[in-house]
Amino acid sequence: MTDVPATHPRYASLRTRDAIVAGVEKGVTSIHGLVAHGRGEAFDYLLGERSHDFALDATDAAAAMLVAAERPVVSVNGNAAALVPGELVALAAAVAAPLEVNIFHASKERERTIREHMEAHGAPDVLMPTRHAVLDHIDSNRRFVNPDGIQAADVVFVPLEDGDRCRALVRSGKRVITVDLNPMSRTARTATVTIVDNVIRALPLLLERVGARRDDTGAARALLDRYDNERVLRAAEAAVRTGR
Ligand code: PTJ
Repeated sequence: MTDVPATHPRYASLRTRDAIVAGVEKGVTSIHGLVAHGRGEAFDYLLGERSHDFALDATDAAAAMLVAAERPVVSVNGNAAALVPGELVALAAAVAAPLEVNIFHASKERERTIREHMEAHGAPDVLMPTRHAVLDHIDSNRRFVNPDGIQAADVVFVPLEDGDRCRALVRSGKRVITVDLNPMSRTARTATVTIVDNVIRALPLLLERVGARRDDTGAARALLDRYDNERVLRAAEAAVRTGR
């Protein structure tokens, strides 16, 4: 781990880099995950590395969608597992959703390592992709899912996603919540709810909102009726372009 003094102006960003590098070293994160992280960092820099109002609105809608869901699932890839493992475990427990490993860069060994990593962070059970449940409308490794998890889900939480699977999930009739710092990505534009924020900041905020919404699914549904993801994306893109 890099010896970064807490007073360093880029302390939080550098510690997050360390977490991704540690993920690669442990075999949790794909080497490609470093590149994806760098892209995210660039957008975060343009967004001032803070959670904007459009992110908070989307986070509230995501919480509402998760508490109102019949069969929610929390999907885990190598970057999310490295950056927010404990928060993903807490989120899954808070909305009674299984965690399911689903990765783009195919590797049986990495799938197992991610499962063990999540278990080490307190996950009681982690669903794995199978060969007998296959998502339609997609050809990558992400098509292999679990029959008791993503295949049967009505709402799937997919932080740091690739656009193809997001589209396939939506075309399969599922509602998709994503966290993506790039409001122009295919994932951001295809998801039902897009939280344009760093997953590091978004997960604690989402957990807090789930706690606040848990006891009132009627209010959660009413909020979802009013929610407009297009408006959120327009505001996020404007923030990236203008720096405000
Ligand atoms: O573990 P795997 O094999 O499933 O691979 C995971 C990655 C993320 C490497 C894979 O899904 C991938 O290649 O994703 P993309 O297509 O590069 O997209 C990642 C998106 O996440 C980009 O739009 C980035 O801007 C965004 N992103 C990166 N880091 C963060 C982020 N969004 C939120 N928080 C971050 N920390």
